[in-house]
Amino acid sequence: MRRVDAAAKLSVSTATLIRIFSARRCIMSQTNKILVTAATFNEMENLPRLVEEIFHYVPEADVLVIDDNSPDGTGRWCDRQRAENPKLHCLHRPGKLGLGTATIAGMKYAVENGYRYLLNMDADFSHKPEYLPALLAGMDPPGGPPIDVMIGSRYTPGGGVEGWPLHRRLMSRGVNLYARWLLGLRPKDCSGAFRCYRTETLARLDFDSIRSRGYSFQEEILWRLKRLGARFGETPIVFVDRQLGVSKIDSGEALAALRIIFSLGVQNLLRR
Ligand SMILES: Nc1nc2c(ncn2[C@@H]2O[C@H](COP(=O)(O)OP(=O)(O)OP(=O)(O)O)[C@@H](O)[C@H]2O)c(=O)[nH]1
Ligand SMILES: [Mg+2]
Repeated sequence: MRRVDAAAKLSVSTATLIRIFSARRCIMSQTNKILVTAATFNEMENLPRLVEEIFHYVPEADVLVIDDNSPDGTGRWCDRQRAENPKLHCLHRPGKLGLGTATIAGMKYAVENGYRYLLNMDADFSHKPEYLPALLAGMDPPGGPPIDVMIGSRYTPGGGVEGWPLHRRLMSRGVNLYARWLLGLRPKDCSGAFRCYRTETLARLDFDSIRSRGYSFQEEILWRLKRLGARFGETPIVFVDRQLGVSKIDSGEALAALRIIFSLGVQNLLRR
């Protein structure tokens, strides 16, 4: 009898050990989960190759496409592909609701689904997937404090822009100076979307307070994260003007972005 008890005890403790080990393995794989997000509107010419390249450079990642009912069928392509690849996820929104809100949708998805890192990029190959490993590596520098947002930076030594006419270069530089000065931001490139975020830091944001629907989102989120004490890093990227498809930025959206940055600047000055 005593021998049976001992055997039962042994098997219970073995089962418990197995459970503990598998739970730990699960937690470890959870905490290292990586999500790459790309918002799309009419990116059918770019998305298939982009998804392939993302999985090539970060095979351990999941990919989330946030599509705004693209008339060219980008969202339908994502659904078809998803049937063959469970690491690809598709979020569909009813119409073109803006890049800012699409990025927020991706951030909420990352927080809700327990990803540790969120890598965000444009879907038009201006952000080359080959830089993804450097962005990830920058998050936990050896011997240094962890980083909350790693920025793929055009304006840090080694970075640059290819294919933009002079007026576009000047505009981008001007917007960066304007935002850095008004919002007190330190990074050299505050307007690019190519970034890696630590999801637990994003989880501290009040997403409902974000005012930008469109392009000023990139500056606004840095400003809000800075107010939470977030640490920023930059790694150089060479941004390449899109080769396929058309730009979605228009002068109305660009002006709205300048207005929002200005009013956030006033709020910053008043420390509200
Ligand atoms: N879901 C969604 N994606 C968008 C929206 N507007 C732009 N995008 C996507 O956001 C990314 C950046 O948009 P672009 O049109 O390339 O804008 P940009 O990079 O600022 O401008 P360009 O230099 O002209 O390329 C691309 O992947 C677009 O498909 C939108 O309203 N909704
Ligand atoms: Mg672009």
